[in-house]
Amino acid sequence: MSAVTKAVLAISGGVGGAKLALGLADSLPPGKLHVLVNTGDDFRHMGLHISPDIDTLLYTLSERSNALQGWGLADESWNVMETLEGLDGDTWFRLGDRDLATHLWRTGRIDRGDKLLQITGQLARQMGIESHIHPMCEEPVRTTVHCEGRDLPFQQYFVKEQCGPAVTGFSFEGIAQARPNEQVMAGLNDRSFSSIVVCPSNPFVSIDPILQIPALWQALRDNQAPVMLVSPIVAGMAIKGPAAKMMAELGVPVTALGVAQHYANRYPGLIDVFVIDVSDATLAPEIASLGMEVTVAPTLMRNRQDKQRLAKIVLDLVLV
Ligand code: FO1
Repeated sequence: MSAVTKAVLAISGGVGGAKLALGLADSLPPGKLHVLVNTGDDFRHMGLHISPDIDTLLYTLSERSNALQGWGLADESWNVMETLEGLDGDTWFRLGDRDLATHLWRTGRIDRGDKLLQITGQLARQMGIESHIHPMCEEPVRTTVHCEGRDLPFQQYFVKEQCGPAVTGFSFEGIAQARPNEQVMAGLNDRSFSSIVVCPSNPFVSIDPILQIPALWQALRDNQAPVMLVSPIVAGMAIKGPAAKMMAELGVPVTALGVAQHYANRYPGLIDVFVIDVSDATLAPEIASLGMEVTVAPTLMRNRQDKQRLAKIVLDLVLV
């Protein structure tokens, strides 16, 4: 890995992406990882600004995350939620006591007019994170999940209704006004990145909101750095979350080929290399016919070593 001296840009949603980001952070020199993170899941809840994917990255990279739960902090206590339950309060979205400190502090800063990128940078530094975590934009972009007969704000679909309703599509309110993170754009303009890694996050609700910020995916495509995508679908199943269920409901094949078709149709020419799991090796020729190079590798990340191994495979692709 010593040959990689430039920075690497990862593009990520929450849990699945954060796993690979941790492997990348472990495998790169300190400060060389930049992560561009989805904020389409953000919302105001009980007066607080919540940025779930940013916090998943912060907590994962600082080794504070609750890996079993998939969100929030390890060793959390729930006194506020339990007290709210007693008051018949709003508890469908569960905020742990220590996690609440992040939301209270961030909301205060936002309400004073500070930028999300500065706030996130300060949180990362305070947590001892050397990687750079970049919110995808400053403007509010809110994912709406279109379901049969109704439209649901993302967290209502995801948490309150447990991803139950069948989806028919997605929209990202405010995206037309959004401008991509200025630090990431400066890095692209300066050719600072040796590679761009699209993490194994949900293509529809984690990566699409980022790539659909005006002019962003074209800037990524036209950059000199190769763009590598790691499949979020392995052997017909999602690494985490509702991606497989969504694909089935949208009529997209629930395979790595379906993922490749999604990227090839929406973002022609963006993906240079698609990393698929060994269990999906037979799909390689058809994926290659879409104009992507295919690398077959073990992509499941069950432990820290798996994350580091996959990160090294992805990083080494740039050197060949
Ligand atoms: N996910 C849940 O399934 N239930 C929750 O109560 C919940 C609370 C929560 C609080 C803070 C936070 O940052 C994330 C939280 N999440 C919860 C996860 C979050 O809804 C999803 O992981 C993402 O939005 C999808 O990437």
